[in-house]
Amino acid sequence: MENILIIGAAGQIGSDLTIELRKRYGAANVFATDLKIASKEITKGGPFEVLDVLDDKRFIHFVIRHKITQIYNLAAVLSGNAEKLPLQAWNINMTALLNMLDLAKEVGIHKVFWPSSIAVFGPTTPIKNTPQLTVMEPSTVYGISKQAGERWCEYYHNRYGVDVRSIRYPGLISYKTEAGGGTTDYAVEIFYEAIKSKKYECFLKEDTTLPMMFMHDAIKATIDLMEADAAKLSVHSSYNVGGISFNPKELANEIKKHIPEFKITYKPDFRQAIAESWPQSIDDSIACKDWNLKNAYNLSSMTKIMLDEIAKKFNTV
Ligand code: NAD
Ligand code: AKB
Repeated sequence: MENILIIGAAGQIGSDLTIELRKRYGAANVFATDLKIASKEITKGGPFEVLDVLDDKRFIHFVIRHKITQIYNLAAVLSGNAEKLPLQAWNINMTALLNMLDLAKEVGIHKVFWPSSIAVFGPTTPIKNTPQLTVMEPSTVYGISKQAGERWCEYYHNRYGVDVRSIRYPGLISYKTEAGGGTTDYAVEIFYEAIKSKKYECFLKEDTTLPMMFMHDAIKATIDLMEADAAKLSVHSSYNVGGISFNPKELANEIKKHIPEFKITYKPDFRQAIAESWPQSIDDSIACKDWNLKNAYNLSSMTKIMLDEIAKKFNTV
């Protein structure tokens, strides 16, 4: 039997991942934790505790007390917020990862998951169909922490045999929780504003193409990777995963098919430079080959679900 710990369960990914893991592994076996209190769906749906992953003593105590066998560690400061307090973000992102890797080595955790990001790439990376192995010179503190994190994951795998698995997520789009301080967040905010006020001021330019993924596909990919046969995995840093590529104008046009009066305006801020340093599309053929990555959602199907679900939240249907 697996006992699974999720760190950062109140965040954008954690809110969806916790629910799906509880369906598959049983609510009592999936321990959700975060610095802040999660939604009722998470706190009432199974075990939840406030836990700071930077507090290594409490973290180890928790893992031993609950006989944890797998960890998903989602705690991090994302790209936009990290640029506001670079050294603090670096310390949080690196300590959160290293505490987990070292604990996994010492305690003998079966498997751990840690997310990387398309932010590992930088302005010198080929921007279209970015390969798994390529030039990586990230220009944000978030990207630097993800790149260093990938190196640490591979190091702990090669040197100590820690079974650490990772995905370089593109921008993730979901409706359960609002996004947490990233550069791709416009693609979540736009749906809330479309439902609430039928207008949105975008912090990126209209033609800024980025790789994105609907959360349902991201959660499936994450669990598929964690359940894959270890012998089939050839990447121990982090797998490229592509999703769908679009820009704010294309997304706005898709929303207008459902809300014809929707209006978008553009006021680029500091996140424009971050977005321009990231790839526009990703080559994820190695993930397809190693663990059969498959996406089910495109721009049109994702837009429809996002609008329907957010409208339900605000009781506008
Ligand atoms: P989020 O900000 O929504 O959630 C992170 C959660 O971690 C928050 O609930 C926060 O309270 C918690 N947290 C922060 N510090 C903590 C600590 N010290 N101890 C315990 N919990 C702590 O972020 P997210 O979007 O869910 O992203 C999760 C992970 O996935 C991050 O590593 C992020 O870099 C990565 N990622 C996310 C995206 C995306 O588009 N959402 C894309 C690429 C990579
Ligand atoms: C961000 O924009 O910071 C995240 C990411 C792509 O890592 N969504």
